[in-house]
Amino acid sequence: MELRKVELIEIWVKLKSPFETSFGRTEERPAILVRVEEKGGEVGWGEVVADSGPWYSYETNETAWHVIRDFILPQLKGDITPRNFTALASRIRGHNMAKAGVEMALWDLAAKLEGLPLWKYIGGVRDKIVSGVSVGIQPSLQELVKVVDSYLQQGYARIKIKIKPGYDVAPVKKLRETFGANLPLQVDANASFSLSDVEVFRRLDEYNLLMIEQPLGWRDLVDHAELARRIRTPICLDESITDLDDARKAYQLGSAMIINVKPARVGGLGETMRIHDFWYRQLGRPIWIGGMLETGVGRGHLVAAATLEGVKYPNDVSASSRYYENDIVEPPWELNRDGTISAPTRSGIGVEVLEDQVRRTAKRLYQTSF
Ligand code: OSB
Ligand code: MG
Repeated sequence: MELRKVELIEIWVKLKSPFETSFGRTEERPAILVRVEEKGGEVGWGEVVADSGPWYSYETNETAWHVIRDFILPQLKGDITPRNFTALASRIRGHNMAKAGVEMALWDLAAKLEGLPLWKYIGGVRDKIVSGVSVGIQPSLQELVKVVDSYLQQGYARIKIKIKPGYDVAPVKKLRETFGANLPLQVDANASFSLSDVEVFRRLDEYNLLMIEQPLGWRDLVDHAELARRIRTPICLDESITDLDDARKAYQLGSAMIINVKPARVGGLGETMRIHDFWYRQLGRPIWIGGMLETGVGRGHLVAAATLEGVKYPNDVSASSRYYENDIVEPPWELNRDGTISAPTRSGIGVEVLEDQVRRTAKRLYQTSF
């Protein structure tokens, strides 16, 4: 496809309630929307999920804006497809969230040109995905129980709670006591522990968690392998897996049984599919799709990714209403009573961006024409 225009639109979106993890607290977040338009006038949308500070990863909305404007956009001349984009972008080291925002806009556009929902275009196999919810660190255990209870009432199929040193075994124990042994439950430490905390994980072993996500360092594979040998609960990696190569090394070292694949973290849907094909098709191991508090645009790409065959656990892909009073897409992403989200029937990501509203509230804009 040949592009005629690309726009970056930065908006700030306010969360319904603050989201707290071991690395900090978010009340409002930036989202850089990437709008690509091809010669015939068809449009695709992507979202850059980098936060305002380098907490989850080193990328921020500022670094992403810079990298996209100065290094990615100048390369988008001539025949561009989501597949050849990966090769063009490979000269740029890292900055996966910046790359992913553009790459996913190209996938949306390519699927629309084929008249197919994106999930079908990428070879997805299911028309609804299982939706779990990620619950931030709460001020008290009573508050935690209340919040979890309300998500269960809404129908979410699995609960993930954030943990950090000092807020680890107690919240898990409380949830097991309150909601019983059958609640599908897992924890995410966001890299806040070290190998010397193995006792905490041995105690967590008693609570039949589905998995422990990213207990140790954000770039570590070696200590995770050691921890995996010392505990029973499966380890799931998030931060440590930034591409297929990391996944291969995690397998060789024995660092994880499960990967939380976030398309944004690995540079887009292409790398998501490569990791999926290796981890699931070659190794027979499960993956699931994680989130970054996406607006309805990024959420659409997550839904598509979660239809891939090897996605065998509930995803951190919840309804628009989990985070936002009013999403920027129409229709918003809704939770079905059975804890699923339906994959769309319309082409591309399957939802319309409320473009007037987005432009009216934009914090900054950049546009380039070819
Ligand atoms: O570690 O999975 C994470 C949100 C922001 C940054 C990192 C993480 C998260 C979540 C929430 O857990 C995922 C979501 O609901 O979008
Ligand atoms: Mg995580």
